[in-house]
Amino acid sequence: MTTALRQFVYANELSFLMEAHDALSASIAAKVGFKGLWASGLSISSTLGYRDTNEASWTELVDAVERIADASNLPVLVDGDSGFGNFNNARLVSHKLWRRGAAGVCLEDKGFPKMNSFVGDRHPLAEIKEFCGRLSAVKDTIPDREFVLVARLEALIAGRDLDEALVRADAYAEAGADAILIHSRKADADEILEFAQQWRNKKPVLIVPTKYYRTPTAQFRDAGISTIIWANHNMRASVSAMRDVCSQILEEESLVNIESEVAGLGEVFDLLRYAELSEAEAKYLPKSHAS
Ligand code: SPV
Ligand code: MG
Repeated sequence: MTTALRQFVYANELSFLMEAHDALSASIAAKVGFKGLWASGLSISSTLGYRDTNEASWTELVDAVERIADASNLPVLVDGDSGFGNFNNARLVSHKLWRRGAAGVCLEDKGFPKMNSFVGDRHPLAEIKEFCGRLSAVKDTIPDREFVLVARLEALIAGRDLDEALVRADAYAEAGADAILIHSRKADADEILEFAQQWRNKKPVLIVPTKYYRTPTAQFRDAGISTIIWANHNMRASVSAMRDVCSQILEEESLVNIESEVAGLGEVFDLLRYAELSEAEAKYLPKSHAS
C-alpha cells in the first residue's frame, strides 16, 4: 500500500484521493473506482461528534484509519493534523498509523491543537526548524521507506505570502517530506497555480480544492499538480442525505416515499461482503452446524 501511494503521488498523470471517514464511506469510494483515499481529519472528527481542533484523540484517529484501510483495501493518506504535539508525538502517531494500515501521513505546519483551516483567522504557524524536526523524526522512525510523508503548508491560510510558502516548502523537502500539500481557502486558484509555477515540482504537489472548486481540473493537470484531494465530500453528502431522510420521515410518519430513495439493504450487504461469509461458512463450518 505504501508503494502504491508513492507511485500514485509520483505518477506523471494527475491522481485523485477521495475522502473517507469510516469503513462504509471507504468501501463505497473503492467500489465506485477510486484508487486511493484521504482519511480526512475534518470528516472523521465530525462523524465522531468532535470539532476539527484536535478534540478527537490520536488513538481515535488510528482506530478510524484502520477501519478505512481494512474496508477499502486501498492506499490511504491520513490527515495527521499537526502531529498531535512535538516531534515525539508526530513520530509516535505516524508509526501507529503505519502499523494499522496507513500508506502515508500528511502533517501540517501548525501547533497543537490546530484549528480547521476554514474556521476563523487564528492559524499560528509552527517555527520552521521545529516543524522540520517533526518531519525528520517521522522519516527516521518508520522502517518502511515507501511510506509517504506529505508536508502541508498553511502559510497562505495564515495570511503569509507566497515567498514564505516557498521558503517553507524548500525546508520541508530538505527535512525529508516526499511531497508538499499547499492549502488555500480562496475561491479562486490563483495563488495555488502561482505556487505550482514557482515550485517547479521539486517535490510532487497535492492540493485540496474545497473552496476553489470552480477551477477546471484541466488547469491543475496543465500546472503539473500531482494529486487532487476531494477532502470532505462523502461526509458532507451524508449530512445532506441524512438531513433529508430524517425530515421526511418525521413529517410523513411513513416509509412509503422513502424506500425508493435510500440504498437497498441488498446494496449494504453487498458492500459488507455478506456473500463471502456464506461461502466461508460452506467451506469451514461442519455441515451439521451450517444452518
Ligand atoms: C481535512 O479534510 O480534514 C483537511 C482538509 O485537512 S481541510 O478541511 O480543507 O483543511
Ligand atoms: Mg484536516
